[in-house]
Amino acid sequence: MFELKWLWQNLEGNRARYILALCLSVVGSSLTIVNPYLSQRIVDTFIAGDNAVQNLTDKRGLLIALCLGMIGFSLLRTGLAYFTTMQYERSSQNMLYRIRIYLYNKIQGQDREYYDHNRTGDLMTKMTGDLDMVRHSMAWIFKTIIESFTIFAAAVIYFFSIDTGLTLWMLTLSPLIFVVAYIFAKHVRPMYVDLRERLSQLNTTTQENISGNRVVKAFAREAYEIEKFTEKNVNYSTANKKAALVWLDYFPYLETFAQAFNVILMLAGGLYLMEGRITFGEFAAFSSLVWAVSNPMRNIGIIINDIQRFFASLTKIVEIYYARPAIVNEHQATTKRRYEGRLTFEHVTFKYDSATVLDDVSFTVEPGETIAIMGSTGAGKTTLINLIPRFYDVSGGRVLVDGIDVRELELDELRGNIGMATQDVLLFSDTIDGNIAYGDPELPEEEVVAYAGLAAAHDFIVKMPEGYDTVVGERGVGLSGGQKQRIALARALAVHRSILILDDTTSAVDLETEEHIQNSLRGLDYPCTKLIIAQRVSTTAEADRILILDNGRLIEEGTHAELLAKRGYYYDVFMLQNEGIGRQVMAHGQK
Ligand code: DCP
Ligand code: MG
Repeated sequence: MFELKWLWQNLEGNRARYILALCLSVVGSSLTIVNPYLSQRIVDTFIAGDNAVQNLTDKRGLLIALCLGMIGFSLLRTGLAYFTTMQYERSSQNMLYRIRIYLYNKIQGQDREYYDHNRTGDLMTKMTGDLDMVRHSMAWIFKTIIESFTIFAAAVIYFFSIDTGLTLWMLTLSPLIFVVAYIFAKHVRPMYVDLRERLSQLNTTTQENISGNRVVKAFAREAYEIEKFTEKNVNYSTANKKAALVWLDYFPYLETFAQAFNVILMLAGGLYLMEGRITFGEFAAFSSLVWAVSNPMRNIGIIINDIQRFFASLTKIVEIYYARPAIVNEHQATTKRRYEGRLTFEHVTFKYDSATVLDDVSFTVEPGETIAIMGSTGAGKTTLINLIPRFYDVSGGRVLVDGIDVRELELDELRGNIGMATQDVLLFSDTIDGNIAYGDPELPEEEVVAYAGLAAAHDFIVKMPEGYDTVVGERGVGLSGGQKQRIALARALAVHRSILILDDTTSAVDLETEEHIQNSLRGLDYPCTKLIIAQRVSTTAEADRILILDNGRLIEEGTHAELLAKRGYYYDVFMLQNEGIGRQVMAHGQK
């Protein structure tokens, strides 16, 4: 089982402790037979033996020693159990800690495609519930298995040393029990895999509902969401019950077999005792240890259940572990160069799964140029710019930065040369200052203010109760859409990168503010190539060149004047928007 091998590898540093724990389990459990042995001696010597009465007076010392021995061994076993449990806990907790860090890094290192295909709730389930299940198994389930097995083996060996015939009689049931247990295990395994899946669905629904709560409220869909949640909840609960009920189907058989041990002992043991083949003391030893043989059999169902759950969880965790991102950031510690900022797209084709989103796109941007990208919604603009920092890799053609294929560049260096304000703005729950300086935590206060000014954010920030120290909530709660965009813009400007990519960053700001931002971009105090996705002609008109994307194809390219003269898509957009502006101006005049 390579999953177990994986677990073993991760136990590194705690292996000795874990093995010690396993050994102590074996020793501790073996000691279980000591007391029955001592009591056998007591019975045979002082109670039921031929000279019992005589011995009571003659060998008083031995009796006391045997009794003290019984007390001593009980104490020893308890102490040992305490120590052993501690070793299990420590080693498994250390392992959990280690795996958790590793998996977190692993998830962090996944590419965008991974996040497109994996649900947050599922990943969270893996990071929490599944990991805990695995640790619990290491600390408790394996312990139970080892101990049950040792007690069973020790008792059987002890039994054999007393009387082979009687032991064999008692063991006649064991194969039957194992057969029943095996069938049960096969039956119940898929149920735990299913159970695990349902738990993940439940978590996903909960997570989506919490993070999407504003949308739920806006559409007054609470009832629907509760229904959806209830359904998942019922599913999970039903699956749980179903799995538990399967056990009940098998339970009567196992329980009957377990009880049968006593019956056999009474019949066969009684006969042997009458025949004088075994002593009273030996019979007592058998009867006080019959549980050691029947209990592991009884527990087998519970153990199998837990093992199935353990494997269901472990498989899920190992999935994360072995997920290999197509785009790997090696974080090589090379000296990070500053690029000139020349961008080239050579016959770039891109597919999400199988849908072609970009089709044979070619263009070049010289260092320092400002390029506007326009196109109807869904045309592929965001996809196009995502190829530059290698959030995704091209399906065909090449994307080059400074003449080098981005796939050959060191990712940290490449991304370290790009300043980006994404279309869906995400701010962290931190101060505004912290958010603007996210890309460069060392950024001095004056620069934060300066870039906020360039992004037309300074004015509204100082009006906030605590200015730059105002904490914005998760996802930027407490800010308007346009305000968030401007903070995101300041964040992108503040890193001084040689390539600046703005995806619809001024879509939610008014025209006046937009003009302010335009001016700022023109007068940036560091050289940089700018790619600006925009819908407004007022933004694109200023660009050195405009690219028009339609349905994944580059249909027009040129300056504002050239494209107007062409009377194509751009001209139509221009006319449409100017008509609008004309109307606005008229409406304004009439006031
Ligand atoms: N697409 C996809 N999977 C993703 C992202 C996008 O299948 N993870 C599809 C949806 C669109 C197409 O790709 O049909 C282009 O998406 P873009 O986000 O690139 O489109 P735009 O950025 O041009 O659109 P908008 O102006 O709405 O931002
Ligand atoms: Mg987009």
